Amino acid sequence: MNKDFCSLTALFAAVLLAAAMLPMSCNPALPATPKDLAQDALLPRPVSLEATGSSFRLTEKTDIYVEAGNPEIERLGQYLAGLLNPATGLEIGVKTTEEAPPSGHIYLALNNNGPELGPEGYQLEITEKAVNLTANQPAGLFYGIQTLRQLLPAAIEQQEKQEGPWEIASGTIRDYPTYPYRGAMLDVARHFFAVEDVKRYIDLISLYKMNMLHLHLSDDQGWRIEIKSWPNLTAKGGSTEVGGGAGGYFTQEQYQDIVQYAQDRYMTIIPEIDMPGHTNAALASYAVLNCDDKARELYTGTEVGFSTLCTTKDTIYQFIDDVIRELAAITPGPYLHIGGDESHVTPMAEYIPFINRVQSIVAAHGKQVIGWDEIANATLEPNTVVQYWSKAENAQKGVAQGAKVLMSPASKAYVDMKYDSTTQLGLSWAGFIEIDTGYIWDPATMAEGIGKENILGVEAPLWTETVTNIKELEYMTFPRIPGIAEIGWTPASLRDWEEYKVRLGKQKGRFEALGINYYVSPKVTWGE
Ligand code: TNX
Repeated sequence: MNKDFCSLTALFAAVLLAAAMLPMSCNPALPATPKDLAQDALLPRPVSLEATGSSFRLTEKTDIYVEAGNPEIERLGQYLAGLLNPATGLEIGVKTTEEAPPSGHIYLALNNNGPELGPEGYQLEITEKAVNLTANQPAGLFYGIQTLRQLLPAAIEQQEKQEGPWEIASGTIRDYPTYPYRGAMLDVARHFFAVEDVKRYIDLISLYKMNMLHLHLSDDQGWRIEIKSWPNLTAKGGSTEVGGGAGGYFTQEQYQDIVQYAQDRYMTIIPEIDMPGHTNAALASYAVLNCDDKARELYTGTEVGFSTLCTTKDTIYQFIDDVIRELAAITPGPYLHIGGDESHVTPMAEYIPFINRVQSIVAAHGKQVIGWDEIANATLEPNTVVQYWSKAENAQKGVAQGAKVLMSPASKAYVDMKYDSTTQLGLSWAGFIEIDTGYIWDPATMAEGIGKENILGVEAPLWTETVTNIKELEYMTFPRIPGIAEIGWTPASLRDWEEYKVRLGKQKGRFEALGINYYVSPKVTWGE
């Protein structure tokens, strides 16, 4: 029995019968029409939501209308059609229009929607007749599309045609992020990950409105980005990984392909070249980078803190200038990450002038520095960002110099930590991080003297000493990544673990439809 007939019959019955005698549903086999937008388990939780008690339905007649004359919005329309068509089988098309479209359709447009929405916010208005998504900037439309996607049944994520109906509860959502930087880090140095794996990770994290992916491209065990002026970095330094596997590296073309893929999803790639420590792969590739002019052996273990570039040699700065110049040229985003962590064998008296000099090299190539919190021991440039991972004292030194802080406290945000003592993968030096531990914290109250105004955002690093492939990556990052994404997006006043554990549990069907190998945490109230 079809739904329209069903509601007509109900209407008729309502006229004839007392309301109490009405059957609850015409056909119990069909899922109930969603009518309460407030019941939807959006993640991250939106800033404001008003439910209006009816619903919109995608049908054979539905199209996506986009504002005429803007190719970027048209591309977003195509992206949305690509998300809806495989599972619905509805062949939803993309049409351009000069004005608001006729009823029955989805409409994407830029609109001056109020300054509080900022560059990433959006307004999603759903009525029985239409879905109107508007934003100040295209990025906002992209995030609004992620919300729309989550309002549809989880089966929308399937790649083959599924049973409908495809209905969305009505109401209005106005939503925008708390922090401008909401990111993940992937260590492709300890174990290498192929372009396809990185793209899948980009897709998975962008569903939760993350907008930054930091790639840790070099470490003791591997150098993973082609540098044309120093080819041995990858020819030799990229030839292995932890455990002695074949390793690998990105050619500059492959890296640019990742950058473009991310950009199409409003995500910025932040490349990291870790220095002066964590450099054994470079030291093995070129003898000249060592103080004793002897190339080191390649390293496939998991110790840290034993390597350093020879910071007192001029050649080192020529080397860094070449690397930064080539990397800056293929990185449209504003940041280059210079590492700077755990340089245990670089004397502090050499470390400080080194960081100072590298900051000016990065600035000369038009980029802004991010470094791990140890760099705050140097003299920071006004726009340098300090990534807090270990010592509040370092981050505070950064703030005292006017730097912004990126929050990645290891005991909360490190997704390479085990969930509990039984987790097979991962490390535990910063503690076990169950889903509650990873969610119940606020960047603005983590460290004394570091408030919201000092914070650029949050990032969840995945170090890969023990993580060897995409399935293992998924297991460590899901479901912790959505929690970090929400900490970055949703105001602290709207976050509550008891509510979150239920809402996260409702992502189950979506995780499964997307084929994510997630950790079934006992802390989460798993639903459909
Ligand atoms: C510390 S976090 C490191 C990494 C390791 C990680 C393992 C940081 C800046 N340095 O080199 O991979 O611990 O959890």
